[in-house]
Amino acid sequence: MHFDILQRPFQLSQSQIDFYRKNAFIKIKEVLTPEVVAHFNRVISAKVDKLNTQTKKLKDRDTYGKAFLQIFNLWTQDVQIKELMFSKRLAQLAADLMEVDGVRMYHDQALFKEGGGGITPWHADQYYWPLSTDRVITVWIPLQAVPSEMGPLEFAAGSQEILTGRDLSISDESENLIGEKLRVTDCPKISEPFDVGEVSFHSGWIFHRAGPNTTNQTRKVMTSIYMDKDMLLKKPENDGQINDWETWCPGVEIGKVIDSHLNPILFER
Ligand SMILES: O=C(O)CCC(=O)C(=O)O
Repeated sequence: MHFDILQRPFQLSQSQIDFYRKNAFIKIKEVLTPEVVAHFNRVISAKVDKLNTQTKKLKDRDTYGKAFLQIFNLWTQDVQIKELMFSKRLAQLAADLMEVDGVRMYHDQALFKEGGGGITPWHADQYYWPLSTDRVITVWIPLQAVPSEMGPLEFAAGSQEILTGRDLSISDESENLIGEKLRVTDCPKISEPFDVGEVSFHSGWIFHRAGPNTTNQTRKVMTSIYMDKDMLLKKPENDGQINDWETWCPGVEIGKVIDSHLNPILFER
């Protein structure tokens, strides 16, 4: 199935761009239609079912494992998912918010928080990424509405300026230490439900988390990470970054533009 809306630009207001620059996240309603969301819910759910290798019961997993099922780079597995992840609408939104001339794919991932699933601890994504600047952004696309009880993404607005906690992987420790730090800062914590068609964008260094899913329905979310088309590979600083280099930027040399076959340019002015 083909959806014209995915190629149509979404016009941001200057105040939305200013909001993102200040807060490092934004929620935007009506980026996608209910038809598009329902279609990709079916397509992505089927792919996640097929590719999921998690067999442990929730109660037997660690905190990270309880947070979500995580399946990577679905765009390489399915042409329809590729159409969504490569859509000009999302890629241009990413470029407009980051105020860059173009964006490339870093990678995508489905994040399915199962019914009864646990919290996603406080963290900053860029801990995991061997990227030379902060011009990197994640679009978080709910595949159904996300009421508070399902664990919508929560942001500490403006926390991209805080350095404490950037060196922590997603864990009980990150939840506690970053949570403590945020209690003594004046970054407002924004945790709001998502409507169908609403998406959020957040930057690499903002601290974010999600509450547990206390319903018996899976909170299905698809995400894609876009980076500045001129992003350089930095020398990795931890094992996660070495893994990301090998997995999402294969063959790219340190100090060079990240332009492997997995990192096509998706929008350019
Ligand atoms: O979906 C979640 O619970 C967490 C998502 C997240 O941390 C991200 O997309 O960066």
